[in-house]
Amino acid sequence: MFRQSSLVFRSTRAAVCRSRLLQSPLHTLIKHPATRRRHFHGYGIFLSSIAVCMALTSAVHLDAPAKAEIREDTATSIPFETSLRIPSRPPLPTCTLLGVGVRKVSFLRVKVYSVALYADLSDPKLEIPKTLSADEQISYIINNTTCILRIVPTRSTSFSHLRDGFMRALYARAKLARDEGTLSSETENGIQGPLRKLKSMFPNMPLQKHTPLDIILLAPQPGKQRTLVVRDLGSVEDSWVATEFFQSYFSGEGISPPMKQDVIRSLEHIETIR
Ligand SMILES: *[C@@H]1O[C@H](CO)[C@@H](O)[C@H](O)[C@H]1NC(C)=O
Ligand SMILES: CC(=O)N[C@H]1CO[C@H](CO)[C@@H](O)[C@@H]1O
Repeated sequence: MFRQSSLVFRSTRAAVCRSRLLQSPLHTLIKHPATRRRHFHGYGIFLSSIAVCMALTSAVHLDAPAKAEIREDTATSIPFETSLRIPSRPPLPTCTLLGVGVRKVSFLRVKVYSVALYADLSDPKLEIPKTLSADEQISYIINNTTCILRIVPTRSTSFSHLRDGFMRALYARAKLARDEGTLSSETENGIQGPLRKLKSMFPNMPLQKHTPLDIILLAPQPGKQRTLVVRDLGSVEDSWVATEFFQSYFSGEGISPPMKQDVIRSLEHIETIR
């Protein structure tokens, strides 16, 4: 369904710059509304435009439920919509915020970014068995539906810095699976290409403070590999890489322990947020 060539553009630095400057339609299929403003205004303008839209919407549909509520990460005050619909062709489902939290690194506990997990909970066939542990319920959601991780840096950083963190987490997952004997040598050989592709997707460019980076795990389709989309940058079709990217955020304490705990709290009253 998602043809790779139409989904994203090539991830050379030139292509990234060109796309951001010229807005040619080819690569805009999964495109962040804030992208074109990245270098000028950042996230604040994006959010204030949401506020304007909300104001307009509520003026027009007074009885419509307030859809785009905002929740802040208490550690960073970075705001997240509680309901996220990323424009794309073919369309992506509306995803619901399940948890948000801060990612800190090193012994200095520097706040690096806020991260939020969203998932498409609209499919009535998605029944998360209550008998599963919290970790298994998260894994069940990742295995069965569209998920989004939205990462918003608290300070200016670079794509390569984030990339190195992602790759380290994936290699750690591979090592864990190898040690547990759950990574067949066939799978291990199969993921080398997709891992290289993922790594090469991130441009050698800065990522401004408060600019969101969205990672999208497309819903499973029978007989097909899962697809991981790094919004505006590229995609990888490999079920192991795609799902393990998301699993890595919830392994052990989690890459952001507060985000994992927040997701677990949401799962306890999942009926009320669906
Ligand atoms: C999700 O899929 C992975 C890989 O196939 C599997 O190891 C894991 O047990 C699944 N999660 C659940 C809750 O069944
Ligand atoms: C429809 C579907 O994909 N169901 C899957 C949901 O997740 C569980 C656990 O990973 C699988 O066993 C199901 O096949």
